[in-house]
Amino acid sequence: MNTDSSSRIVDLRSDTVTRPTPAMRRAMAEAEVGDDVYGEDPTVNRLQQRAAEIFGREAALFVASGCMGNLIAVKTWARPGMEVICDERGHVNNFELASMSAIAGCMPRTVAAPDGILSWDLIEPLIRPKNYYTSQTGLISLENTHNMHGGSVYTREQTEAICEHAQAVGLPVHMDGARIFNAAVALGCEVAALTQMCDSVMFCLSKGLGAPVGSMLVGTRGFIEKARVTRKMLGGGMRQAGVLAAAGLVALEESPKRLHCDHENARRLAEGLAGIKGVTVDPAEVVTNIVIFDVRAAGKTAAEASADLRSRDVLANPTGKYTIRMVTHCDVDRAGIDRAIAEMASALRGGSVASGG
Ligand code: TLP
Repeated sequence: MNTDSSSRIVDLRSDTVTRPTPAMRRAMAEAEVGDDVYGEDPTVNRLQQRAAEIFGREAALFVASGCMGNLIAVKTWARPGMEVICDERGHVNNFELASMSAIAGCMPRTVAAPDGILSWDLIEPLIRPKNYYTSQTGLISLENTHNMHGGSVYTREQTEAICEHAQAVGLPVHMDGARIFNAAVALGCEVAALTQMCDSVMFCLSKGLGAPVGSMLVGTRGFIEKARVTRKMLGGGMRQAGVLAAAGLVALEESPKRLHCDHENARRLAEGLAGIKGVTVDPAEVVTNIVIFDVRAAGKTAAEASADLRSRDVLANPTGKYTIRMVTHCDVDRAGIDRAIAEMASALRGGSVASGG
């Protein structure tokens, strides 16, 4: 736990809100740095090497954000005019400001996948025939864990089945693995095994792993060389980025070990919420650190319920008219989870803030 203990705010809006741990701050202060555009920042180089090792890949690239990592992957794999197959509720299709179209010149080609988990049966009909008069398919993008489906996971078998078929038809597969370490912890396997057949993987240091800034792309040396050029083109050459990479290294080595606590807290949160009249959520579906629940039966909209929660110092974002997302992370402990449950119960009962219910 890393929050100021006097803070009463329980911030469940996202795992992006985590602040660097004391160990990260020390590593940042002491980081050896150089100009990374020249490839001379030793700390960035170490981070890239470690990420490549952990994922069993040839190379890795430190990028400013998950959005930048996904966009670089799209731009590296696909040409303008091509389509990117992804699920309808995917981050790349909804929360990246249509950058794949605006910047990479590609179109999303989407399908609604149950739990956000695509299968070859869903993907195959979306692949364009090779001809000169339709747009062409350039890339398949999978999201593991799936944010808007409550942190659902692709198993290794599900990913590999897609990758095998994609390889057979010559299509690259990119993994938006912003929370791939959460998926690996939930499945009890290594991130390398979970992603080994994907052509590229993006994962975030700045979500559950708790680093202040940054994401990584991993893949072959050839892919990463091209990605480095695209990163520069997008303004992502970061010079003495070792101060950021130093925190990323601590995150990469230390944080995966504790993600199971966030998952236990999410399950406890879901169980607590499920016991509140007016809340609909199935705790059995919560397998990582994201809980999405429905408040329609309480006669409130998500905006009303989350505004009420905010007045009680519990922060959570609506994801739809009646749905709210809560994300557990290293800066919220068990007591914070219990407070969130109690305040939600009180808010939906219409209790006053002062009395706590
Ligand atoms: N997700 C954020 C918001 O943008 C919704 C969050 O709070 O969860 N892929 C996935 C699956 C993500 O969830 C996110 C961020 C990204 C990519 C983008 O990462 P950043 O924020 O680093 O650009």
